[in-house]
Amino acid sequence: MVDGDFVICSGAGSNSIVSRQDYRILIVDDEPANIYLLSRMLGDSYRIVEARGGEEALAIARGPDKPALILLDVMMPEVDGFEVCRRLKADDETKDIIVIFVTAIGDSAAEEVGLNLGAADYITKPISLPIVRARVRNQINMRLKADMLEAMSYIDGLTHVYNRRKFDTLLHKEWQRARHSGKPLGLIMIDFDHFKALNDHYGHGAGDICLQQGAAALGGALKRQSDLLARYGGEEFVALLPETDLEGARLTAEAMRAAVKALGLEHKYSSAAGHVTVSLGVAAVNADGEHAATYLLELADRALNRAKASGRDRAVL
Ligand code: GH3
Ligand code: MG
Ligand code: MG
Ligand code: MG
Repeated sequence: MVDGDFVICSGAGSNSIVSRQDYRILIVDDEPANIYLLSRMLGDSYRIVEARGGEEALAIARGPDKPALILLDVMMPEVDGFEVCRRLKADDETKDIIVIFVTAIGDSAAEEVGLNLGAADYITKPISLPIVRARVRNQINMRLKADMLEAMSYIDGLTHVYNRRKFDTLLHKEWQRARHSGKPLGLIMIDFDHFKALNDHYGHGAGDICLQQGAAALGGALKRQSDLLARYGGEEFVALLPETDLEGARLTAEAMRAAVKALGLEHKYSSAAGHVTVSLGVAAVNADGEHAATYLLELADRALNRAKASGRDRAVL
């Protein structure tokens, strides 16, 4: 990780880091020599994608290679740069892409048109490569900061897994998706055992470290890229498992229980083994129109209560 990088999420199967090198830049020009120059200059710092015309640029912007920024020529046969920008800004999928015009049209009326279309900058040819590089970097730095702030708004500060607010949004989304696909949706509620006693005897700092290591262990036990973990509140976590039935969810819950226990964190006032443990409530349903997403939470919560009542350190359906 280098300065300016930022970890956005852990626990959902993998950690992802935002850094300048992650940003893709699309260079659009009908003149291959222009593309070549810009691409050579920026290729060390960013991932470069190229297009020779407006339609091709729009197709790339809407596809899996969606760029963060487009260096956009104005004069091109068929669809010109202004039209490309107009269409990008009219589409919710592409309106956030930063557009910088790079054009031979130097008059201020054209520059005004370009900026009014929503472009971030307007550079006239012949270009100075170092100045283009600096202008691109300034725009990408602003985007990086905005992306970091957004990530911070949905990540729990202590454990770096999703926070409750983000979880509520994701649960709703996955519930809708499960209704359409007809596939089951699994959910696991996880609660640390005798956590108050851990704080009381080992201190609040030790409790915090336990939550951090515990969250990493819980996240590491998730099986699929689509599985996700959130801190539901206090010492309670929740895992959401798309396309997972009750047996699949039970297996993941069992792996989570074992992973936390394997940390071997001392807790003499908890289980017989003297280690930190968790209790888990497991549920999975086929989403229907009759119930809301919170039904799944209620089922898992009731199962968690049974896990606590029957002796803790276990996963209960
Ligand atoms: P049980 O086995 O029945 O779950 O008992 P418990 O003691 O874990 O449950 P209880 O709800 O009584 O206590 C939860 C404790 O978790 C109380 C609270 O101070 C502590 N806690 C909540 N959030 C944090 C946190 O961020 N850091 C620390 N260190 N403790 C926390
Ligand atoms: Mg041109
Ligand atoms: Mg507890
Ligand atoms: Mg609790």
